[in-house]
Formats: sequence, C-alpha cells, structure tokens
Amino acid sequence: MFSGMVQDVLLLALCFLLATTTGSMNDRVEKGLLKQRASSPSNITNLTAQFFPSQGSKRAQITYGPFNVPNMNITNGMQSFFQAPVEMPCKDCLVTYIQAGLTYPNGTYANANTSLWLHHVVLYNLNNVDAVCPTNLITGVPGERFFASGNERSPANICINGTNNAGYYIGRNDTIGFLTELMNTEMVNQTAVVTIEYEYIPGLPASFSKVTPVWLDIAPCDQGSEEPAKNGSFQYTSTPWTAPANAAGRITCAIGHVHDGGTHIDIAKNNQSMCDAIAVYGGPGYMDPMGNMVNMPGMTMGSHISSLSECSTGQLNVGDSLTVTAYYNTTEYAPMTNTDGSLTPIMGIGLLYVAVNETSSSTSTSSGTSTATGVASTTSKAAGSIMTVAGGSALFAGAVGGMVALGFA
Ligand SMILES: [Cu+2]
Repeated sequence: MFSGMVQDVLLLALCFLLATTTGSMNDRVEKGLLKQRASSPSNITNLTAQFFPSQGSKRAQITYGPFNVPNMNITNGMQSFFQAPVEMPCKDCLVTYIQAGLTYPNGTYANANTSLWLHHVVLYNLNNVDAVCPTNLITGVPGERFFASGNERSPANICINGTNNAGYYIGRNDTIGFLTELMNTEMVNQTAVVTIEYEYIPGLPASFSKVTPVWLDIAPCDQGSEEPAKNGSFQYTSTPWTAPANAAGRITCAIGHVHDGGTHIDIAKNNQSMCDAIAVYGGPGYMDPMGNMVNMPGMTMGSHISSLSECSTGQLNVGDSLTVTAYYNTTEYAPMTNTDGSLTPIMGIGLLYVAVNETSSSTSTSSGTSTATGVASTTSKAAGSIMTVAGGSALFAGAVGGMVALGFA
C-alpha cells in the first residue's frame, strides 16, 4: 500500500509547486472545470438553509468527481484524488456548516453496505497558514486545513445548529484545495461522487466571528496522520500544542476522527479532558454486505464506525496546551485490515474551530453534544480535472500545503 510513496509524494509535490508557483496547473485544472461545467447542467444543488435565515443564509450541495475507484486487488481498493482549485458554493462568505457524503454517479447512496467508502476528504485554504502545522516540511507550501471527514461523515457543525454566531470565512480570492481517498471493497472497479453540503452566510456580518481551525493529530506535522495499528487495547497521544494569540478564543465546535477499532478520542486542555468524542458503530449504511464478510479479514464483525459525538463549549487562552488522545480496543470493535490480513494504519484527529479573540462568556454558547442535521439530498453531475494518485493515504503527507496530517479514513 505504501510502495511508491516517495515518488508519489515527489510527483504530487512537484505538481503542487507548479500549481502554486507558475499557475500552469491551476490553469489546466481550471480549464478542465470550465469545460466540464459547459457540458453539465450543474454540480450544485440548492437546498434549504437551516440556520440564520435573517442573515440571508444559503445551503447548497456540491458534487466532486466522478472518481474511478479500483477494485480491492489494486492497492487494497484505495485511491486518492486531488483537485485544486476546487469549486465552492461561495466566496466572501462565512461557512457555518459542512458535511461530506458519497454517492454513485446516478446519485444513489454509497457506503460500506455497498462496498464503497469515503475513506477521507479534506478541504484546505491555500491562502491561509495552518495554525498547528504552519509549514509543510516537504514542499514548504502553506495551507489551512479547515474541514475533514472520514466515512463516519461527521458534520463540521461550526455554528452548532445556529446557536453560535461563527463560521469559517472564505475570502474573495481564496484558493480551495480538495483531497479525497476512496475505498472499494468489491472485486470490480466502482465509480463514486463525493458530495459536500455547505451552509453559509454571504459576506461577514458584524455580529459574527471568523473561526480558526485547529487540527490536533496523534501524528507529528512531518509524518502524515497515520500511526501503526496494534491488537487489543492501545492509545496514542499527540505532542502538546500551545495556543498562540492568533488561535486563542472561544471554541465553537470540536470534532474527532478515529478508524474502526477506535472507541473514543479525547481532546485535553492543560491535561484536563475538554471534549471526549465517543465512537458509535453500525446502523444504516455501516454494515458490510454479506458477500464481503468472507473477503475482508478483520471486518468479519461487519459493523463500522458511523459517528463520533461532537463538543461545543470551551475556551482556549494564549499559552494553553492541547493534546489529543485516540483510544482503540480491537477486541471491542474489529479493526480495518489490508487484503493480506495485515492491520491498516490508524488515526486520531481532533479538529477545533476557535472564534479568535472571543471569550466563552462574551457570547452565548451551547453546551453538550449535538448530532448532525444534514439534509440527505444528492444530485451528481459535473466533474473537474482530477489528479489521480496511486497508493495509500500517507503519500499525501507532503502534497498539500501544511496539511501533513492526512489519510483521513
Ligand atoms: Cu482516517
């Protein structure tokens, strides 16, 4: 799965540098996108906004792809795709909610039950610098990771259902990158479309705050997000990260990500638990089809991680030390394995959204946990120019500016 990783990193790094230094890749990709738009009615579906209607909020789903995902005899059925720049529903806008999904080209739902996984998708803003990993040690290209989803498809409910006047601001000239890794557990190739639903407010209303994403990762910045899996009960803790002035404020939302086998992920501030996100398994879409239970060693329990709880309160002061600890117990939940039966690497990521320069007492906040309110709706059409990269997640460690923490499953 990791063979060819170095050359893939170099290839993608080279492409990325080309894209950012000469504009040639951007031109090529953008032309591809425009061409596709011309031949497709739309890859945007307008939906009904859920939060802040008085601010003229809008909700839309954008489709990315289609992507051809090889069968499981090729790189364990894993394939990564990278696009930049990528289409967003808006510019000069405040994004209050983001949720990813996966469908087939005809719009029908794809998940573990159909042998097609949204292993991960990550969005990053090339115009901003990541708060935790400001420079990429391989390419030197900065970029702010502002959204990530694994197959559990947890929303980044930044505004916590409209109770927080906060969102992620996308500037008029910001360039957004898109990276996805898809997984096929069938013996035949499959084609998938990634959907991302956004809710946003045009502009930046005076009463709203921009959030800074803080990506905490059990793996260090120069490694990528993967760590070796083990059997039984084990845990990994990140290197402590100290909050600087430009990332201190009120935490509007915190979400986590672990792989199958994970039980919970705890974000701690100054060694005290601040958000303990609990993993839930199974449910509609998250069970293996019967045919695959024989073919996927280690997945014979057939039930996969389907959600992680989220947290919505907290205060981050300058000098506070944050860590994230991912807890696994493979006797409780079956881990993911490669086709040869070996354990696939695991992850532990906590993503916080911080309304900088606010204090938790200065504005109203919600408390406790909240679950997704995503609107299930799919329409899939256009595709952009796609860079296909063979191999596993870790090869992206150097590819995307600042986003060394990758391979989100
Ligand atoms: Cu992952």
